[in-house]
Amino acid sequence: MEKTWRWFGKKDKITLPMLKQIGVEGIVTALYDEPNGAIWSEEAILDLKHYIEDAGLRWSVVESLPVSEAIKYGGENRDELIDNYIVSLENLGKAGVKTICYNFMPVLDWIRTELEFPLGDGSTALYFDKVRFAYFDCYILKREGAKADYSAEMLAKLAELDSTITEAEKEKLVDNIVIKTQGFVSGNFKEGEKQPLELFRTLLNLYKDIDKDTLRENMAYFLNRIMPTCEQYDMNMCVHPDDPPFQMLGLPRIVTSADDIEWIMNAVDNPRNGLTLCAGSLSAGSHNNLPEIALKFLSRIHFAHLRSTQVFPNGNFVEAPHLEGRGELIELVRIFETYRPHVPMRVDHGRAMLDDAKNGYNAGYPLYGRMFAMAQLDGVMAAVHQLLPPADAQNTEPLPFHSVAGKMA
Ligand code: DNO
Repeated sequence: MEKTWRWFGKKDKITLPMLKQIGVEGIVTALYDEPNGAIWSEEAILDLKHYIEDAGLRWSVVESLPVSEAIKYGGENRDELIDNYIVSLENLGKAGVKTICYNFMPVLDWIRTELEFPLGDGSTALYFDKVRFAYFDCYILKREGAKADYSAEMLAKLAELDSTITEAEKEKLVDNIVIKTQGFVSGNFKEGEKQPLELFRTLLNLYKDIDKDTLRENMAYFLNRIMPTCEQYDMNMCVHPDDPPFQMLGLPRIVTSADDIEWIMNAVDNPRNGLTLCAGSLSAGSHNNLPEIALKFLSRIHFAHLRSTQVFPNGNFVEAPHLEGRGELIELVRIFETYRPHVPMRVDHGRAMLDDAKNGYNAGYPLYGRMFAMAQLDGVMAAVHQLLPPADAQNTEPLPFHSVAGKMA
């Protein structure tokens, strides 16, 4: 697999020469200063591309070319926004940047309640606590009708938490859910947002009449409109799964499981309509089996996020070390190295370790933690590679990984 790294542009404290030293081959990035819906000019794209190439690297994947909310909920100006999206795609295509990661999650991108959950060895990881999230929904955001979405048992836990939680903890919850996790990935919320809850309610309101079927129709509409451009420029769209992969905040979620992915792949049955296999997002749902999903959609996976999670019996989850947990990354690497060895992969959501906490990196994107995880996966790739039969034997000899070959059949 191609070893790539999410780099947050020229302002990132982790510089391209640093990445070169640690064995990164390709860069995953975006024009972070452009607001959602704006056209990415050829000039700005080429400027960033040359900057990356001057460091001896290549711009492998765009993550993300954001899909504006109005495209998702089907607002009046959606066609205009899709036209802009198409121009950005054309400009990327002309520059030769051809793998595009995006998501179709309404309002929020990924969600966590704790960003520095101690793992017991001095390192920390991201964590999702169902009770605290429900508390945010019912007691802090006070979403209309929220309580009807939870069981009596859960509501009792919320009442109990309400009697002990401090104001500082409440503020931290808002900061973690709305600002720190969204600020750098979603154009909806910015660092320093003065009234995040007001804005949140306004955005939620846009979806009050949108159910799962409508969101799916809107996604198919968007994909059908952009496919000709993807074909013309030989580009692949890779939808990122919903994170976490279950329903929340009364919003429809449509990329949570193998069935959802199958629906998307069939609705627009074009190889350019593909998937970002985010092992972390999908593994946080105990209904998902990652090797099965990888094998099922192998030819449509154009990008992989390699990270893992551990899910607790109560549904809370923590980001696991990369060789542990439900992500089954070793098996995924075997599958890709065997059948799709050129797919770009990036490690994701590393543990914060050593000096990471002092350096103020974006949540989930520390230097040492990601570097450590990439070295682990690099070792797995090398080992797997060594076990593969020689290239000229691959089509005739039985594959050494019978479980994989068996599942393929
Ligand atoms: C989280 C990321 C996501 C991802 C977007 C893609 O760390 O994997 O924010 O970039 O959902 O659009």
